[in-house]
Amino acid sequence: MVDAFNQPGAQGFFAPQRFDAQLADCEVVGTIPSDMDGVFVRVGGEWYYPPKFADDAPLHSDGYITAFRIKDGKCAFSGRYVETPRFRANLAEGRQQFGYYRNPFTHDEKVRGLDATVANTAPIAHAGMLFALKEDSLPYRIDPATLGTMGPHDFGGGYNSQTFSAHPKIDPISGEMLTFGYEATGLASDDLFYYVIDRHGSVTREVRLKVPYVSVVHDWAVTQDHVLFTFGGYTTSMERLRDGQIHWGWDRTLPSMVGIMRRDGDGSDLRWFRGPERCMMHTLNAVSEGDKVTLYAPFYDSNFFPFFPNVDGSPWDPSKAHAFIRKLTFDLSSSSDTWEEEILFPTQVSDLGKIDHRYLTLPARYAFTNFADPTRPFDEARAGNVRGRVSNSYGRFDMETGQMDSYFVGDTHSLQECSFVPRRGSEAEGDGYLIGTASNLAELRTELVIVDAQRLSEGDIARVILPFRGGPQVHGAWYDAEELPGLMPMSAGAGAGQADHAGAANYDASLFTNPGGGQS
Ligand code: V55
Ligand code: FE
Repeated sequence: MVDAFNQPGAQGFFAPQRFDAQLADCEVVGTIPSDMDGVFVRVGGEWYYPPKFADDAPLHSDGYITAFRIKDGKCAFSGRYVETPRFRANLAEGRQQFGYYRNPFTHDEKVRGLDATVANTAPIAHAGMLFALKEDSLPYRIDPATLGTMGPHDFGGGYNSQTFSAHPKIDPISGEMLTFGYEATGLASDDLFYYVIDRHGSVTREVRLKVPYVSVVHDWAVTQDHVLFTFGGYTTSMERLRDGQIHWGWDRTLPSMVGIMRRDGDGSDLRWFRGPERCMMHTLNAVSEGDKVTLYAPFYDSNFFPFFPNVDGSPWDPSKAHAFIRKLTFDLSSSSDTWEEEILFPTQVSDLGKIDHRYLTLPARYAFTNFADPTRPFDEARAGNVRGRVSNSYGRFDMETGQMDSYFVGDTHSLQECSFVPRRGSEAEGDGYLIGTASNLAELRTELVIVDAQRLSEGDIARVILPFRGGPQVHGAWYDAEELPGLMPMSAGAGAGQADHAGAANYDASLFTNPGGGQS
């Protein structure tokens, strides 16, 4: 996550850039596989104006969406700010008017009624639509041809939660999108609404649930039979917020929680399992076999985010902010309210991992993620003093044999989250490519790397070289052209960035106000 966000005041690679970008025919080293036809979309955050408070969370930086459009061995690139109400309101005033992340009591009074989301976390494509996501608001629909912001989307009114997860899951068999929103009825509310949205974009199921305590429910997991809500440690309250404090604090006395229920039920079977202190942020996959549910996830022992303070006043402990790939096993036939847990690999990993998405919800053998390999060289003279903070490798973690294959990106580079691209015509798990960006810290530019997912150690087969930094990234995703119609034309060159915001006319102004935002 060293370069998931660009920071105000930062020098070099991590300084904000504040521009939209458009490149038609990018420089390519090596050969982009001719069967790749689609788009690699990334979302991250960059402060257009510096935060109002120096200790605000980087999670509150303005959403920036980028797309690498790939076809016929060529690549076009585009990057734009997500034009949220906050972005527009700040630009109109020429300054930052919003205070702490998800605390409207700290915003300038004039903007308290606005949706303060920054849409900086993840892209998702569903039912032919592209969205930029942030878990504190509705999805912001993006025009895939221009990356122009079309506005918040509530699926024809069928989606009633005020918030929408940054980690919806697409069932590879049914094509449905399963998703949820927490703090669903307003700030610090203990409501979590679960949804199924069909392949045409209509809500077919809504289940209204309560959580045992209000926490970050950032990611979750879905099997063919069950859904699993995972969280722990972070907590908030209206008192905290009225006090002008940072939304989340870490309370190490709180248990980690996993709520499991049937995905086609009414929620009455929801069962909460409790475990030790854990920071449950991202998951890889989950599988149900009868009453046995297995969850694969790179969880942390404790508070991962230094900017969310420990409520007991103790300092943030970096030694507990390490993620390991874990296997959690739940027995729904037993009366036990906890799980069995095993660390599958001794390697510390980035918790932003992926599996071959065609195997999500199904038994899957491989996990792909990036990690810092300390045995690899690092050229500190050219890349700067960030040794130990760079992610220099992708790993393919074989959860069947325990074996790990790796790809090394180079001694001046740091990798962001990878995505899996299936090889056309093959359905075998893991047969395809890994695609992802690397920050070239020496040359101050972004490079897109493409690696054969079955031959990581052989190095990349293609690199797209951007002549500038291609914007920060939290999450990215690959979509074949058939999955997302209306992609940007390969010839979109300089000037296309000034094209009209294709969707601006579709903005529904009523969705801009945040019902929870104006309370005082
Ligand atoms: C996370 C990320 C977020 C957020 C809450 O990685 C949790 C976890 C990038 O935004 O708002
Ligand atoms: Fe995430």
